[in-house]
Amino acid sequence: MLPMTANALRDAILKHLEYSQGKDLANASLYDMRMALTLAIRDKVVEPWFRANRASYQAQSKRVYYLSMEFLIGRLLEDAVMNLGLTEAAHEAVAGLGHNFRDVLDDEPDAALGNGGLGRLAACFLDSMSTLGCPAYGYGIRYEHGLFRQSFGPDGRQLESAEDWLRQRHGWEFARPDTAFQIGFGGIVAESGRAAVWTPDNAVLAKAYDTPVIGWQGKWANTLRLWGAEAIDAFDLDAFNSGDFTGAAAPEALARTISRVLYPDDTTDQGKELRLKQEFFFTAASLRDILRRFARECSDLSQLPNRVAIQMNDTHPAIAGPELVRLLHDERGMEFETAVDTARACLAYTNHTLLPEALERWPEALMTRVLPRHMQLIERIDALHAQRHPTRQATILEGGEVKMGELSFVMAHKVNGVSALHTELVKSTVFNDLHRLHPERIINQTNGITPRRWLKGANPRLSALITDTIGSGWEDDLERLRDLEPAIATPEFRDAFAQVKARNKSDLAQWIGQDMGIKVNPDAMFDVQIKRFHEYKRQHLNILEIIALWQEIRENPTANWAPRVKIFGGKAAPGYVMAKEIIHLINNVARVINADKLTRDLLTVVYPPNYNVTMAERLIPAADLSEQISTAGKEASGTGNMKFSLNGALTIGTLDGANVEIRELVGAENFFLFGMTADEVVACRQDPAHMAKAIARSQRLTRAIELIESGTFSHGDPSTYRDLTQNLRTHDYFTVCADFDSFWDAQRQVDQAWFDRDNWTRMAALNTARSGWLSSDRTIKSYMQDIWSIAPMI
Ligand code: 7GP
Repeated sequence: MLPMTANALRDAILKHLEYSQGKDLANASLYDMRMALTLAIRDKVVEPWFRANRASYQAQSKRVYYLSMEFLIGRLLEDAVMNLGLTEAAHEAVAGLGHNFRDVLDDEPDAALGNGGLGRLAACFLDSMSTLGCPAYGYGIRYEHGLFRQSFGPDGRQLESAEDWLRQRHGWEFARPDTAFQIGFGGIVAESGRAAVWTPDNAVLAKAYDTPVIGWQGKWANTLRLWGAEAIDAFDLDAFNSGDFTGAAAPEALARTISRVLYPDDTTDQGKELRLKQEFFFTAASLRDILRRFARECSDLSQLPNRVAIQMNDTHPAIAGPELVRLLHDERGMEFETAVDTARACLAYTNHTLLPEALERWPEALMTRVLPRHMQLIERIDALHAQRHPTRQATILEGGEVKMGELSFVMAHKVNGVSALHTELVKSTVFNDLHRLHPERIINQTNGITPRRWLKGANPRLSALITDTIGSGWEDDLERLRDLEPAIATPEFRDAFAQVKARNKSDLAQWIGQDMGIKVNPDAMFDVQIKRFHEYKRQHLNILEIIALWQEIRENPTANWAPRVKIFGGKAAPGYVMAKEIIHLINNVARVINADKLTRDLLTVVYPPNYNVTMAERLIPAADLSEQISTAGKEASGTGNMKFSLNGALTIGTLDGANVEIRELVGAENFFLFGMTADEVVACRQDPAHMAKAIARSQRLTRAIELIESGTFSHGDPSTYRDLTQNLRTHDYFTVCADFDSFWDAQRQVDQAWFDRDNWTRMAALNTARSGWLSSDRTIKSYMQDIWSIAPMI
């Protein structure tokens, strides 16, 4: 592909300003300019997109269908421009038209169609599948409202408001009103010979919206197809004519509810009928689309597993098992057992959590009401499994509920965990019985992150230094970062590396000053914990250590403390009371500490609201220390941890999730380890007094908890955080107290390491050089080999 010059791009922007936006340059707003640039860039994506589609069609290749409730894609413009190698041209063209390129990029809303790790992983996978030339479709829901917007009230509590990224036109997508399927719910099942006929009593239309996903250097592009729900008969004209205007629009409003909002809870929200409908809605539409595409190329359904690889991203699309069986058996006449085996050969399932409250279970009564035929099929699948494996103990149906994890396992030919430790725990805990029956089925696929967005795009300074040092080519061959190691031994490189970090920090300090009105010292250690708020992630362990540290600095202000800026980011599910209390506490601790003149130069706490992908891109390149402090055994993998080490932050962390692998990669001497292992946590909980003992033996912890209880952070009211401190004193399931002293000690080791700045830089640079394996390209290659049996097309 010929590089597009700035002039040609300028012409393309002007054309779109005029013909797509209906504006001339003189009257173009920032939005118009952003939209015109988006459409001009989208035009450039179309050619490789068509080419890729034609190539996979001609080769009759097997395709991946990645089914996910969430795609946390963030902004797309900068990424697309970068992948096409048009960054400079676009910069020049936009500037030539009198606009600031950065402002144009920043005008794009952050598409938050996901909650956290699982959704961002899906977005990184899309990027890697396109980069590797793996023919693939991402299938999900076109939520009108993505993850809620977070703000903090005057008292420091989290407030939520609706997000509305679709209020402006979504410039990347192509609406496909001609690709629409009717998705039914409820109704009755009639026996007809050997099969059954399901007649739903209501239905909605699933309409396709396609976003092209361009890979690195524009060599390949796949499609993200999101389904929007609409009414089949949009408008009740009779009701309107009789004056009932609300009633007239009711069918449309009801149908659209299904794709209206993303559920903001990544761990609970069980048993909600609308959620089940969302899951079936997008899964059923996707399967129909997949079978339609297959039928265009092949008429022999036994060939389906040779053409179709369906990945279920957690259990949210687990209804794909019974629905595919229904489509094959009821609608296409395949024998039931053959249909089950064919479906299984197509399907694979990724588990993302062991938290019991996050394992989906649907009441049988609800399932019967919403999906009566599927309920029957699930019973038959369960019975067939029992018949084939008479010794089995784990059932799909239990206590009046359908266990979606077990259903996914039984209907998948491969089940994977997302880090080495997590996969072993999947085998030994949640799916232990099924693992013994099917010892080949569970495999590990350690998560990864795309280096295009998370290094090249987010950290242009470090990227330039890397390219200057080892040449280009690392962007799609990240293991090449190892070639940095000889340079790291030289003071020149270390100076340059330190300068990159210093400039990134200075940018962040400026943003914090402007956005939050907090002055931070850019020479202090930037210590960052950004992720969803959850007790197992233990933001409260971090804030307790901050309180203890503040106390000791006050008592001994002239001692040799490493100055720190403690940065938090993240949202709590609106219904998760304890997580919201932790947010409330952090904001109030920040208020009190930041006002303390005695400690001001040594300790600042910053918590910018509304953490999202865009904010992560800003914070990660400026971090010195990465907080990965979950209770061992609880964080399935983590992917933020990978972004930090790739960008040259040192990790303080437990042996949890992918921390274990990161530590092996970067070297134990370049990682601050603390806390109990997963086994030790389990053993610790055997002692019901573990938290009391931990508090009793730690003066510092005792004081920190007592300070909260004294009302110091709640305007003198000792009752404000009682639930939180009582939980720590009497329950503490996540062993915050038992790990506290170890965390404190590790933080003091961090201080010591910080004083030798040149050695810190060396350790940080080694983190970057040794993080190549964390690329999601590596992860996707491994899925292609071990699960999908697909060869790359480029
Ligand atoms: C997350 C896990 O908590 C995180 O450890 C992992 O890195 C990520 O998935 C990607 O595998 N889980 C979720 O985001 C989630 O929603 C509930 O899990 C199903």
